[in-house]
Amino acid sequence: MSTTENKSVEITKGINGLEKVTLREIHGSSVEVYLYGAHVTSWKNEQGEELLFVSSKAIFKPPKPIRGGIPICFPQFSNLGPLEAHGFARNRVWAIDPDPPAFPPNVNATNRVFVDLLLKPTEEDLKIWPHSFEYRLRVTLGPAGDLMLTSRIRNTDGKPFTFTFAYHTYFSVSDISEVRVEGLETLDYLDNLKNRERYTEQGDAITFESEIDKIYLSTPTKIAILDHEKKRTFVVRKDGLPDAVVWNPWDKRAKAIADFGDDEYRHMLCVEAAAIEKPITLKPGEEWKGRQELSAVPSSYFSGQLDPNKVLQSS
Ligand code: TA6
Repeated sequence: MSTTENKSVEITKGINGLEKVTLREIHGSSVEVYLYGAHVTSWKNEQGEELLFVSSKAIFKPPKPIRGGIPICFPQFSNLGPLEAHGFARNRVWAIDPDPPAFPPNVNATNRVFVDLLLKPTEEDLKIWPHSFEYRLRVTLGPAGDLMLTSRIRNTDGKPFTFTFAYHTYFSVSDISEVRVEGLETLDYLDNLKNRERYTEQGDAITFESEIDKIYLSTPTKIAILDHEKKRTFVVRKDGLPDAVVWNPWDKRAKAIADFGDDEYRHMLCVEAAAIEKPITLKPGEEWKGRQELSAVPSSYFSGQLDPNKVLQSS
């Protein structure tokens, strides 16, 4: 945790008395993260506008994972293994590290506000997934309001283990029909709606007019989500996470999800930095790092005109 007069970390009780940490940055942006699931449920820009989608029907009550925000999928993505869907990290209560390590020397820590959350398996967890690990999630709010999530997972066991992973980020969008995603054109993907068969995406930016649930493979480190109505572009930068899932349940499936409003599919889009196709294996003592950085910038960024990297550098 880091607290000085101009930036702050505050621990309070959130919905249903669940503990949450609020990070506030001097220019007015903020982030909320629940200890339940180490689940980011809010990310607001300097104008106080919410950038993440959380369902009005979300149930903040263990063991139900929170619908929206940024669920952590670990140690299993979806049903790709014997565990409950998306693994158990999203419905365990994490601990705050009161004395976290400093940022590495090459990172400018000025005006960054952050919290480190820790997860270690309980005896009960070891019965369903018999591998000891230490998971450190650093949630950082940068001076331009960027939201950075850094996961460090260490094998503290005597034998190797393997896992899949995703930051299941629900972005808030004005209207899904006004949104397009750039950076995934021409890539191969596994289609979850077609038994995970492999296809190749066409050459245009991705737009939305029906249910989508695809795992794009070997994706670039930057993906842009353009919201024309809002004139806002989200830029996802990722490291250690080669895949990217794109999900919108659309109308029919939305109705079948109890903690999701019938029409809410219009106002959300999941773009999830992930490691799925090639599961991560850690030997005893080894550590894996997976990082996602989110920025929201005005859509002076249009296709081909501005490199998302330049947007990031100027913000
Ligand atoms: O990431 C996409 C996905 O795996 C979809 O298949 C869809 O089921 C979604 O996640 C939500 O999963 P959840 O377990 O949170 O209902």
